[in-house]
Amino acid sequence: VLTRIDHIGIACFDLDRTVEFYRSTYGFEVFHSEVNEEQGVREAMLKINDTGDGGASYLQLLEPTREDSTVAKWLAKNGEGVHHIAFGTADVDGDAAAIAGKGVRVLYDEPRRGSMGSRITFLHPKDCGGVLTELVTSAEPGEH
Ligand code: CMX
Ligand code: CO
Repeated sequence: VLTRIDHIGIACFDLDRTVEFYRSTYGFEVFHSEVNEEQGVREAMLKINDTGDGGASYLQLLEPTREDSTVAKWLAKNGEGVHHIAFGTADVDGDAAAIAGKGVRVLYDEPRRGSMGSRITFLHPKDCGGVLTELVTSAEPGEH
């Protein structure tokens, strides 16, 4: 069961400049940052609010680390902007299987590693009305 908006992924060319925009414009601070080489991104998570399911909602600011990453390819085509949305669940495996059963393409056979040790998978944007959609199960004990 999907119980929150976990994050909105925003692609940018310059992570430091974009972090500074969100800090100076809105007062949002970096909660966590990391490099995910598998996904080809350097990212900053800005925590916006806690959610009723024990998790939280974030902005995920993404800068590509290599030319062949999905985000680099997307930026070259579209320029900066909203890249994907992510729903949080306690059971990414079960929810991905249930959604696949409805005919939506799930991109990974098994969830992969996302921010802060979470487990993530993606739904194909062409099956989701043009919205690249991620499903996330958080790693933190007590969170979903
Ligand atoms: N949102 C909406 N549509 C998108 C999209 C996006 N982010 N990315 C691609 N598309 C559309 C393209 O516009 C294109 O449509 P048209 O054929 O109508 O032009 C179509 O999907 C195919 O796009 P493409 O540029 O050829 O890209 P690929 O098929 O190679 O890759 C996708 C698309 C979704 C399979 C790939 O981006 C992917 O595997 N994404 C999941 C991983 C990811 O995004 N990681 C980065 C974030 C990591 C994180 O959140 O932690
Ligand atoms: Co994401």
